[in-house]
Amino acid sequence: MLTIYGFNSFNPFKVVATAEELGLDYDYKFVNLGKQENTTAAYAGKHPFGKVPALEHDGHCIAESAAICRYLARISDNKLYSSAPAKAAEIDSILDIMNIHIGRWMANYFWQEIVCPTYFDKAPDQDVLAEAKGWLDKQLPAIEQRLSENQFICGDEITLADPFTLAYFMIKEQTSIDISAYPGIERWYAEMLARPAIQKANKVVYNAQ
Ligand SMILES: N[C@@H](CCC(=O)N[C@@H](CS)C(=O)NCC(=O)O)C(=O)O
Repeated sequence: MLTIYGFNSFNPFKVVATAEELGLDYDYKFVNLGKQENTTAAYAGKHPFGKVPALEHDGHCIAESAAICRYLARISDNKLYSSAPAKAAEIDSILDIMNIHIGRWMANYFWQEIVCPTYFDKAPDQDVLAEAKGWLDKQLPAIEQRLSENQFICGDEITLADPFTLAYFMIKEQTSIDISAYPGIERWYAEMLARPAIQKANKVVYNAQ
């Protein structure tokens, strides 16, 4: 059995949405970060830094959302991924672009506009938000170009890149991230949200408590 450890946030959503798109059976264990359950003895060993998501399968634990998503695809005959090196690299590069670049700026919005006021009674830092917006203005056109030419981010078929990227774009529902200048992204976003697997993942991750 696969066990996914998560919280109501975008990193666990990537993994649950991928598992749902792959049609995998899994157990979802809610780790309440608000109550610091990720620092308890029960969670020790699941993730080297006590973060979520983590995956437990066949007696081993895997950390990092991109690694977990690739693992889920590999145990599913490379569905949503590829055994062809060039295609796999294209998908990998989107996962890295989201983790290291675009997602980093979107996560700043989440941190400043949601986490700071909710958990630290702190107002959003406008300089941090302005820097994030500046980088998103430079980087989002690369995703827009793909989605104005293709139904999905890496072509005509859904891949790991789609649920992974969607997790970050969903931050816009809670923050001032604005994608109205990008019609290709908006079209893809609406289509992704309508997918039954994504709706199920949404319930699993964001309704858990
Ligand atoms: N790079 C990691 C990020 C994981 C991460 O930062 N998770 C957050 C929740 S979305 C977390 O566990 N925060 C609690 C903490 O850092 O103590 C991944 O992609 O899995």
